[in-house]
Amino acid sequence: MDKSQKNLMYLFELPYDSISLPRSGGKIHFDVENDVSRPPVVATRLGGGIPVETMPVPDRGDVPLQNLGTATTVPLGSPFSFFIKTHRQAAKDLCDVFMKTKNAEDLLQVAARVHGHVNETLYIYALSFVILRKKELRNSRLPSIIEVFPGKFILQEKLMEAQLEINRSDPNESTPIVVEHGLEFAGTQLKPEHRLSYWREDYGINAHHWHWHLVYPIDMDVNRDRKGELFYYMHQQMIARYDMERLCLGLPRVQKLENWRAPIDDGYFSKLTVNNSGRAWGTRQDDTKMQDFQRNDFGLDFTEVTDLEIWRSRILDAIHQGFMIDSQGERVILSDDVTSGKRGIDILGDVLESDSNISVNSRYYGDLHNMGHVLLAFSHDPDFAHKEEMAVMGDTATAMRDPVFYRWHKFVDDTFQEYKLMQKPYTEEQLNLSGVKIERVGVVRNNEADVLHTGWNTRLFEASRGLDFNGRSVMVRLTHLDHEPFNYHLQVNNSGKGAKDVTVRAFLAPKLNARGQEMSFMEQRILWAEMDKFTVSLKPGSNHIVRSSKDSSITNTEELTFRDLENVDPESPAAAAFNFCGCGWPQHMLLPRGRPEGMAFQLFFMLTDYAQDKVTQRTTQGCANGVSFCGIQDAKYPDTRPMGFPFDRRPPRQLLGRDVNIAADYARLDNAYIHDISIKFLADKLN
Ligand code: CUO
Repeated sequence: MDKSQKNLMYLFELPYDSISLPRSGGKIHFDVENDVSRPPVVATRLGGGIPVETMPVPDRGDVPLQNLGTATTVPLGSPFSFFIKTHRQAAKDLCDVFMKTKNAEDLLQVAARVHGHVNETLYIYALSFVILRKKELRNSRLPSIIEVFPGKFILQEKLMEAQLEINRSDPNESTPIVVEHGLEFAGTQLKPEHRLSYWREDYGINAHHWHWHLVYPIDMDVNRDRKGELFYYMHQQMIARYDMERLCLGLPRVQKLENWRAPIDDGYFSKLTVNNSGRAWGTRQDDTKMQDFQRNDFGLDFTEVTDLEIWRSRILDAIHQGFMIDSQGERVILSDDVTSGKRGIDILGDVLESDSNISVNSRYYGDLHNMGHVLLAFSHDPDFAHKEEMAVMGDTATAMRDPVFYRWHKFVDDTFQEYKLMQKPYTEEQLNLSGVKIERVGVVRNNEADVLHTGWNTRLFEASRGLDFNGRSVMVRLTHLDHEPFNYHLQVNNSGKGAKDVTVRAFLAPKLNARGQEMSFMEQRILWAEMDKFTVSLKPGSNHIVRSSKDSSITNTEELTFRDLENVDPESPAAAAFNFCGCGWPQHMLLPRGRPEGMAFQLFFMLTDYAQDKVTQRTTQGCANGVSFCGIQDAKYPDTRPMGFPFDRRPPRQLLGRDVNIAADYARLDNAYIHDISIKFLADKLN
């Protein structure tokens, strides 16, 4: 990573303010030639005893704003939605301009000139998109979206608290202001749904969701390997985790949003502002109905609830018929048992999400999932009568805060499950791996076996990187769920004569349902959350495998703050090898919260033959954190089996000559194992 790559990160600071405003606490200054928007405060903010690095941005004739296509049509200071087709086009147009730049320095100059002329979220999106995809920027890293857009993560009242303290304090005071953002979140405990606020409003899961959609975008000419299938799987797993958390709190599993004509019980008031000018996100009252979308402020065709219903019924028809009809009128068979081409689930994912460039027939099957987000995001002002902004369902960085997100995605997932249940159950041969036997498993935390601990923890972010507080540093201390790290231990016997490479698949699910009963295979099937997936080489005889929870295949390294990035020497080998992509479920949310008295969970392990699972890659480069949810950069998804295997299908009627009724029946196979553990929620702060 060279200096210019590192300097790109300063374009992520203060997205709502002039590019000429000093960054990094006054240490960095973009000197934009002929910048009409240069604010008068710049001169007074520069210097102040610290050396200032000036980045000259020449007035270049090659970036006239008229060449930005539709990118300038999204108003500044308003929400931007990737679920809205015209906004996706705007993003595509801006990304195309940025993609044409020659190198980091060139991108820095072009992007610095565009800054302030396009919508802020669109700008950050396009910059992130390009940095993730341009080969020469391979080692650049993105600062955490929480610091770029604190307003999307932290309630307005908290940000105002900091501003008021600054207003009251001595203007020469320079110590940072620290604001606490605790567990009260956006609602009271009166409504059962608010008991989950700490989960839905967690910074990490929302940052993950933003990042995931950045890595797997739609309508952007990005056709990554198994994109449609991963859309299904990653969201299915988020619902599984949400359901687990609900069961921990004694709440029933989430209900799908099925009847789009009926009022939606739970409203949502995010208390977030779009920027620090005080423009608020839209809200939804309890018992609001989904409404026909009739706004004229997005250049989007009007879309009725009826349109969604028609698309749904066409998609369900296709699922039950076993084929779709493409735009030429030809049949496209939907099946997961394919030896070449796309799996049915992948085709269906592209249709349902949908990506209009990849969908087999987007005119016929429509834009169901995206428009669901849109209709829900505007149900409070569907015809713009009140000139209200979009609600949080419209932005990938905020949508997971709203309870209706899970209800909508439960519907989406149910549609996928409808398809998955049409697939033939795996045969004994597909599930089995002869010669390999799991003899014992366990989890160990601090020398204690099979009892895991969760509790609260805190993390500091610098809000003043994204929002200007008159040049003063403002930190927010966010409280979040966390757990004590642990190790999995597996005792495995390989009865073969040679070494055997196997894939270890680990899942977690609650043992009991909301009624306190043990679950049937089918009731528990889509509650299993992937915990890890990794490859080991088994030597002949006995093998003891130890794996740290920190190495999980679904999680990301922690969010990188501006300060983390500033402290990395760009020339060091460590910086080059650094895994920058930043996608993945947050490590601190790997475990569900459990209960104070301990809650029964089951771990399920299955070993499969790596020789069959393996994918031949042309490249071994590219970041691969959170690989099960995010894939590998510029490479194929590294597991040939359908995502979610073996729980993605109904079970065979019998296994080893006996009926299959519960998940433990799979553990009859030597290569599988089921193990009870307890998760204890400690109300204290973890160390
Ligand atoms: Cu991620 Cu609907 O796809 O929010």
